[in-house]
Amino acid sequence: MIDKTLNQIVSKEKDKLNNELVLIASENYPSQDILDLMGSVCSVPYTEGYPLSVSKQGRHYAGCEVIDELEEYCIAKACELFRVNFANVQPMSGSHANTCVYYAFCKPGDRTLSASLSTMAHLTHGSKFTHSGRFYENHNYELINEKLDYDELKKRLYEVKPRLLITGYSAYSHKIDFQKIREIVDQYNTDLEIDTEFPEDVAISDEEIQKAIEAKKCILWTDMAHFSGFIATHVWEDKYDPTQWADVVTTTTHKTLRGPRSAIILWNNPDYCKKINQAVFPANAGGTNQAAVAAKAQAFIEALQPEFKDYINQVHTNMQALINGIKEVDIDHKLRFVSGDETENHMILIDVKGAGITGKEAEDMLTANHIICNKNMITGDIKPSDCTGIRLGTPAITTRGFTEEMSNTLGKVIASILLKQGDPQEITSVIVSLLNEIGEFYK
Ligand code: DSN
Repeated sequence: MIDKTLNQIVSKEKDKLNNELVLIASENYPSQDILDLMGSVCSVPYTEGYPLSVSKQGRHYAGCEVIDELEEYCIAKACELFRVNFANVQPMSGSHANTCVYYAFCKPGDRTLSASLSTMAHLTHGSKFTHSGRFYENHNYELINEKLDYDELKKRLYEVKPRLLITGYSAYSHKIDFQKIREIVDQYNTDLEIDTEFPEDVAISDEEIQKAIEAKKCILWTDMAHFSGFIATHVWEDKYDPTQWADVVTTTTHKTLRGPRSAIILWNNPDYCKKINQAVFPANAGGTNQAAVAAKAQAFIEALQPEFKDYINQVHTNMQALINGIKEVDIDHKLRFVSGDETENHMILIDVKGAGITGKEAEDMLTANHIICNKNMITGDIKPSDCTGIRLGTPAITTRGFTEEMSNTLGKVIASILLKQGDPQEITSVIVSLLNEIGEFYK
C-alpha cells in the first residue's frame, strides 16, 4: 500500500495541476497512458548497452530480449516521427542528452559557440553554471535587435573557430532558418580545409591529414527541446526543421511534444552512430529507465496522429491570441514584447520593467492568481535572480482545451494583474470560469 503521506502529496499535486493555468513554456500535461507507462514494469530490468541491431556489443546483462523489442520499437517510432535515420532513446533528460553531444564531438577545452544565457540559450549551452561552460571554452554570438542574426553568427563562427556550433533556444519566439545556418557552416568547413596548413618537413599521410581536418571541422548541433512539437508535425517549411540540416539534434520529450519527462538524440550520418551511442552508454549513463522508453514510444505514436497537428497549430494560435489580449488592455505599452508582438511558436518573452516591476514580482503576482509562469532573463539582465522578464507559453493550456477566445481572455487578465488595473474580484471570477470551462485534466 502506498504510504499515506506520499498519497497525500501526489493527490495535492494533482489538484494543483487541475486548478491552475500553467503558462510555463516548457511544461505540458502528458496523457494518462504516458504517465501509466512511466510507472510500468519496464523500469525493472538492468539494460546497460543496446539491442544487437544498434550495437554489436549488445547488452551487458542477460534477460533483455523483451526490452530489446521495446527499445527497437521506440527508435523506429522516433525515426518515423522526425524523418531521421538514427535515434538514441536512452537519455533521461535534456541536460543528459546535451552532455552526451559534447562528449561525442568535443575534447575538454575545445571551443564552442552559442547564444548567451541572458539572451535565449539553455544552461547547458555553455553556461559557467554547468559542465558545458567549465570543461569547454564557450563563446557567444549576440542577438541584433533581439533577433538571431545570421551575419553575426557567421562572423563569430570565423572568429571563434568552434568545434561545436550550438543552435536551438529556450526563450525565442521565432523560427530559425537551419538551412541557412547549414550553408554557413558548410562554407566555413570548406574554407577551414583549404586554409589548414601542415608542416612540409614532417611525414604525414593523406589519411592522417584528412583525420586531423575532420577533427577540427565545426559540428552543427540543435537543441530543439522547446519547439520539437512543431518539428514532429512538419507544420513548418523544411528550412526550419533542424533534423534535416544539423549534424546532431537533441530534444526533451515533455515540452511541446507532450511526452514523458525525458529526452532523445537524433542524427542522419551513419559515421556518428558509434560516437553518439557510446557517449550515452557507457560514457554518461549506466542502465537507462526503460519505462521512460516505453512512455516515449507512446508519445511518438500520439504525435503521429493527425489530431496532434491540430493541437500544435492551436498552441500557436492561442499564443498569438494571448499576446493580443495583453495588448488590448495595455494601451500604454508598459509591457514590452521582446523581439516583437508576433510569435511564430508557442511562447513569448515580456519585458515587465515598464510596469515598474521585476520578473520575480510579475511571477508572484500571477501565481497569486493561479497563473503559473517563470521569470526570465532578457538582454541586459545580469543575474537570473534580478531579471526583468517573464516567459509565457501555451502548450499546457492548449492540451487542457483552451480556445483562441479563452486565450485572448487570459491575456487580458494577465495584463490587468501586472498593470494593477481592474477589480480583483472580477479578475478572480474570470479565472475561475476559465478553469471551470476546461475542467479537471487528471482524474
Ligand atoms: N527548464 C527548461 C525551460 O524552461 O526551458 C529547459 O530545461
